[in-house]
Amino acid sequence: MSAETIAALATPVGTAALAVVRASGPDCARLAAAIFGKTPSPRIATHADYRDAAGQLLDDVVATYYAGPRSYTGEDLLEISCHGNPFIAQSILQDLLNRGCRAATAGEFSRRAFLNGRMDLSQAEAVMDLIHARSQRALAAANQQLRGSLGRHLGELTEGLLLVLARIEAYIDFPDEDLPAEDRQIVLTELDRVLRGTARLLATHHYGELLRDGIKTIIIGEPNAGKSSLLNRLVGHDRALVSPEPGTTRDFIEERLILGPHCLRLIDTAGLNPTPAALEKLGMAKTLERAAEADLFLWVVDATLPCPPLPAEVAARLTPENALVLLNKSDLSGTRPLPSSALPHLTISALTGDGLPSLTEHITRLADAFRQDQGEEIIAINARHADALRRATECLETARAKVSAQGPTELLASDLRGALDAFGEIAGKIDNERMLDHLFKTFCIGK
Ligand SMILES: Nc1nc2c(ncn2[C@@H]2O[C@H](COP(=O)(O)OP(=O)(O)OP(=O)(O)O)[C@@H](O)[C@H]2O)c(=O)[nH]1
Ligand SMILES: [Mg+2]
Repeated sequence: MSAETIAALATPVGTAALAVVRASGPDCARLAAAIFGKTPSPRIATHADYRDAAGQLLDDVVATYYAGPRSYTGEDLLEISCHGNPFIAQSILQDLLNRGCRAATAGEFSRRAFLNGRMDLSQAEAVMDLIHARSQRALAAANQQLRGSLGRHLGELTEGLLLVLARIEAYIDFPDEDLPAEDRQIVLTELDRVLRGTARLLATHHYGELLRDGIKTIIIGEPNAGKSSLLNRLVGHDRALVSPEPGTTRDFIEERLILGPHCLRLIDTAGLNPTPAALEKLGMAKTLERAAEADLFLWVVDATLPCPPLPAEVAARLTPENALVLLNKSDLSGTRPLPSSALPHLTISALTGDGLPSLTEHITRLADAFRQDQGEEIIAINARHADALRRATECLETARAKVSAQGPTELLASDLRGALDAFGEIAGKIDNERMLDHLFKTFCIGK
């Protein structure tokens, strides 16, 4: 338990209906008694006057006192909802500091929650994911992680490894004895099971990135096909210049957009002209750069004209899993069907909006397929988790090779412990202050 009581604004600075100031630590009960005359009953929102240490009335507020350990941080905690005037909120915070609190650093409330065993590290990270979730899917993944879904999966893998360790432990004490063939087989089977489970979790990293950063969706196609018109249609306002002249878009334009349950980073690009002029070439080079790292491709084709081929390096990236061909300008007569292509296609009009609902459905389906199937659960690990899982995999593979080669049992144990440590890091069974500093620094103040 910390000796210091910390305080911070829990809501952003700005004018709003409400603002929340909170404090956590051993002084909360005493502070509440000093400010309000008596400590409010735990977990009961209490309407009261807030007077500062000089007796000045600052605001009428709703104070909620949580007695530790039943609080977010696991300590005594005081939450004060005041009117959402930044001056009032600041004055209340300043008063708490004057009364002996220390200003909280970024993520310090969550850090205390973690240190006091209220949540594991993956859950603390989920709190941040929840705050930053930009789409329904991101929200669902964050909520599940907050409820311990990742922790449970890791718990199962850890248990599997502990069983293996227990099985070989007896032989470690007697270096001359070899693991009997039967036990060796059981150990191999169990290691394979843990390796498969680890690989399944690792495979969710890409989807995790898509959820956290947005799905990089690039609009490509020949000049004048209607790419910018489509971007404008999807974002709902005239973001990009549109003109009947080919070569209008020179630089790429990026807009975030919620489409169905997903968040997209939609990128409009310069048209891909098979015979470009000098300036066009520069724009195309940027399109190619963007295409190399895109997750999803919307290939816009003017359906009234013959369809020119894409540059080979772009075409090579397109698969039925990540690309849609959009036959645009369906409102005009004389449109032609797509020459045979393995890519799914649909007919739209960026001008009238025809086919747009179907486009949303298709994009949702493709984006959902990026998710590695976990049944009902959405697991979407972050870069820190992926790093730990990769290290666990290395240890497990080394262990596996040693068992197969009938190596000495005691050498095996250190690899298994390495894998266990790596699993443990994800939930936060670590005593690495620097790593915790680094992690919680990315949180906001007051969380
Ligand atoms: N009739 C019709 N015209 C369209 C449609 N979509 C785009 N256009 C027209 O086609 C022309 C080119 O549209 P843009 O959206 O600028 O095309 P672009 O692909 O961004 O072109 P560049 O930036 O030059 O590569 C404009 O005159 C648009 O109004 C459509 O669905 N139907
Ligand atoms: Mg354009």
